[in-house]
Amino acid sequence: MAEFVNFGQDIFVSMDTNKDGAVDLIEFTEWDFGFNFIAEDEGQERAYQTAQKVLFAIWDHDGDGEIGRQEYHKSMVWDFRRADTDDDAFLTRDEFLSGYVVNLAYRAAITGL
Ligand SMILES: [Ca+2]
Ligand SMILES: [Ca+2]
Ligand SMILES: [Ca+2]
Repeated sequence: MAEFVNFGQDIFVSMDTNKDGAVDLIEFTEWDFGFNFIAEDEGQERAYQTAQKVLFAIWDHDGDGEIGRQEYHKSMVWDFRRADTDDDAFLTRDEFLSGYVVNLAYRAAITGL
């Protein structure tokens, strides 16, 4: 789990392109979790953009239009716990793919499931 959260911190830093310690919606949507090319392939750009907005809203707990470092960290921990269905503090590949909110949101957008 610590590795997962550290990995998340790296992502946060790379998303925060203007380095003000918070990620706004523009920074968030410009960052590619690795799904952008799939959305283009499938002609699902609009659904993909919607998924990005949904995910942003989930992580922006206080709804001020920015994901702060604390909010982001909290989200990483929650998302991890939700995905870790057997509670052993490790995510298997299956747990990650079927339970991690980022994968769920984008896969739902792309496949329509
Ligand atoms: Ca920023
Ligand atoms: Ca916020
Ligand atoms: Ca597990």
